[in-house]
Amino acid sequence: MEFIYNNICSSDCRSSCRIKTKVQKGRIISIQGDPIDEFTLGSLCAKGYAHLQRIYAPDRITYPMKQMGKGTGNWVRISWEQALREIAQKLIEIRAKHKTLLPVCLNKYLGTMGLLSRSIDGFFNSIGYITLMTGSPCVATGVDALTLSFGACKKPPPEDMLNAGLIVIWGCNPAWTTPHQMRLVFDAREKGATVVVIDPVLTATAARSDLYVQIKPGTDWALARGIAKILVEENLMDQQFVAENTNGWESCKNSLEQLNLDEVASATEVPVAEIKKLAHLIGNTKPMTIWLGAGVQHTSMGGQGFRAIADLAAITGNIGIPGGNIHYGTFDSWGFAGEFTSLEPPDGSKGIPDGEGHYQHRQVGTGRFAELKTMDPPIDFLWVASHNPVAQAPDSNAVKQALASIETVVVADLSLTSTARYADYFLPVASHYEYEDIVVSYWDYGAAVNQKAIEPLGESKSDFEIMRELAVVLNKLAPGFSTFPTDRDATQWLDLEMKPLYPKLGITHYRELINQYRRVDLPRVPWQDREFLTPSGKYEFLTAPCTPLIHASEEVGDYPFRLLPIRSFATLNSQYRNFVSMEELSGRSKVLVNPKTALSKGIEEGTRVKVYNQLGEIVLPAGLSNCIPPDIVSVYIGCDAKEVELNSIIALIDTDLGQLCSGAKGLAFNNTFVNLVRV
Ligand SMILES: Nc1nc2c(c(=O)[nH]1)N[C@H]1C(S)=C(S)[C@@H](COP(=O)(O)OP(=O)(O)OC[C@H]3O[C@@H](n4cnc5c(=O)[nH]c(N)nc54)[C@H](O)[C@@H]3O)O[C@H]1N2
Ligand SMILES: Nc1nc2c(c(=O)[nH]1)N[C@H]1C(S)=C(S)[C@@H](COP(=O)(O)OP(=O)(O)OC[C@H]3O[C@@H](n4cnc5c(=O)[nH]c(N)nc54)[C@H](O)[C@@H]3O)O[C@H]1N2
Ligand SMILES: [Mo]
Repeated sequence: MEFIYNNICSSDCRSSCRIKTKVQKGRIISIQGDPIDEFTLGSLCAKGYAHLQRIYAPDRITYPMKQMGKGTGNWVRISWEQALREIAQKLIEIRAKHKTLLPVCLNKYLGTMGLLSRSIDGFFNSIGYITLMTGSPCVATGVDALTLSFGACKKPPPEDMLNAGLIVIWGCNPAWTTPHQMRLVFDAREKGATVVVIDPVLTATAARSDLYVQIKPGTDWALARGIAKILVEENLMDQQFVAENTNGWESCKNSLEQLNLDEVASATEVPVAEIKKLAHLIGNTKPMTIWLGAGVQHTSMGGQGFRAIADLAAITGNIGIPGGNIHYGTFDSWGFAGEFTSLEPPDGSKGIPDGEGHYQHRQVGTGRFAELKTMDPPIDFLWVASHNPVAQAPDSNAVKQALASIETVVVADLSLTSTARYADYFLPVASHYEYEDIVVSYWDYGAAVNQKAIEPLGESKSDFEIMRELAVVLNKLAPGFSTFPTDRDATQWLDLEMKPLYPKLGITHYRELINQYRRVDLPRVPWQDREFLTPSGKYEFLTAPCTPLIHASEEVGDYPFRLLPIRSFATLNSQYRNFVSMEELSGRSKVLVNPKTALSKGIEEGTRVKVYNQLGEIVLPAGLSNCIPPDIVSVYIGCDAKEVELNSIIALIDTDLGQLCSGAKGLAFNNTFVNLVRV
């Protein structure tokens, strides 16, 4: 007998692909894209096709383990009973000693976008006020920027790109990171659209564009301001849009008048003639849409960059029209009030006073592991789930040191990640083929049920089951410790979580989504009503003067090369590199250098090169590439996972925004400088 199940990829990705899963005798025998999916049209990416390998990977660990000495590799298999009892006892001990749970810290990210993973936040809310690693290593900067300008992040559906006459892909490499949207970019081009790519690296996307602009990293705000200046001077503006729907134009215009185009050209390394060409394209082609990726927001002035870029859409009136707007992401399809996240701690719990007579969690910004031991009270217990910070947070060595210094570290994951190696307890989670869940996309706002296709492998459990069972054990040992409603099952939770979305999906129960393609009903053209959600109700121009900034050059000192980590089509952050097939597909890890740089350093293709800075060093073979500018070196994110830790030489540098939406500034992964030497 063969059974077919409906699944959806739950990875942190724009595509959220629908999947048809074939099961025979309780084992998955094939995974295919589901043609019902109007965004993917039934195709998956290389990583999606590798799911089968991932589920049954030989290095997947399907039973709980305890490490006798962090980082020693001396793991012993233990029972769930022992794991949960010891973890519960630790929590009880902390509360007894400190009278609060502030020494307990949760660090969670988007390893899965499934709704049930919110049970992790729910569980920690249910026991008291803890220390929460807030913020986002990914989107906080961009979300804050667009929220300041528009009042909220809203995006058109993917297909609206077909209405554009000009598509500006800015700091984004969708040919590798979002291949499904590339279909629409190509279709738009076939219909006559011009495609521009602005990126320091000649990427696979840039190679397919009509105009490629090679910009110096971190100077996007200057380029956008230069373009704006030309739009004003040559009257390529939508005066009516600006007059009726915006705020701050006069000071924005004043700051543009102060700007010198030659200085912009020297700061951005984009010649004046090219800036003009770009301005003419943007000013003369309507509708124009801008796709903002992760590149700009991962620089120290990324927030300012996003706002200056968005201003170009406002100046030209490309907001609120079909084929216009900004493609970035939206919270409208998943930021609804959560049942899990609104769970309240037991009466009498104490946390950080919020000034209004209540308590709240203590917050520490994502990636700031070094702070965990210097807080008062310091962190004694850390739970990491859906995240691999040793690989993905800046300054891996600082992360490892923090993990080593914390008394109890619990990591819930599918295999022994580089973070799990510094854990005391490893809890095996089930893959998303092993329990029912729901994924709602932040890109195309599709909503789908992920059916349980097979039983959890070995003793693995979903995060939800782990949290629920931990609450049961806790309450048995210390009655009333957790308010988590432990008798509610996953189906009931999913129903409760999804209720606010039912009217927007035209359903009365989430299971109606099985076998059909539904999107959350959001306006096809955002901001068509010109009612912006800013305090003024208008689009807010960036008004900060830019002239002083343009003269502030970056300190590079002994490290003359900027290290730009880039994403590979064959990995998802730190994931998938453990499969031989993916390594075969993408080639072995390399440090990519421009041939000119290589010549000056006596490096040839394949030479082993030490890439180093004040934080540490990594050694990799060199790959010579003209796609990388001479003052940049590049390493694929995740492609190093087996041998070296790329982020051990990535500095923790704040971006300029992120605090408003997430409580912590974003991370400027692209602001690290290094030097090279052959070994
Ligand atoms: N295959 C694959 N797909 C993924 C992921 C993955 O790891 N692998 N990760 C997922 C995640 S978490 C995310 S956030 C998205 C991100 O996906 P994208 O938005 O495509 O972002 P990146 O690939 O990080 O960077 C895009 C480009 O920005 C460029 N860049 C770097 N600095 C600058 C700068 O200062 N200015 C400009 N203009 N460009 C710059 C880089 O050279 C790079 O080509 O992809 C998701 N999809
Ligand atoms: N140098 C550099 N560093 C970066 C970036 C960069 O551009 N440059 N990009 C940043 C960005 S944009 C992002 S989003 C972050 C991503 O950083 P992470 O969120 O750490 O990314 P992943 O490596 O994908 O790790 C996710 C982990 O979750 C696990 N997982 C998957 N499903 C589940 C589940 O159901 N339950 C549990 N408990 N675990 C699960 C996976 O096995 C994996 O170990 O990295 C950031 N780091
Ligand atoms: Mo991300």
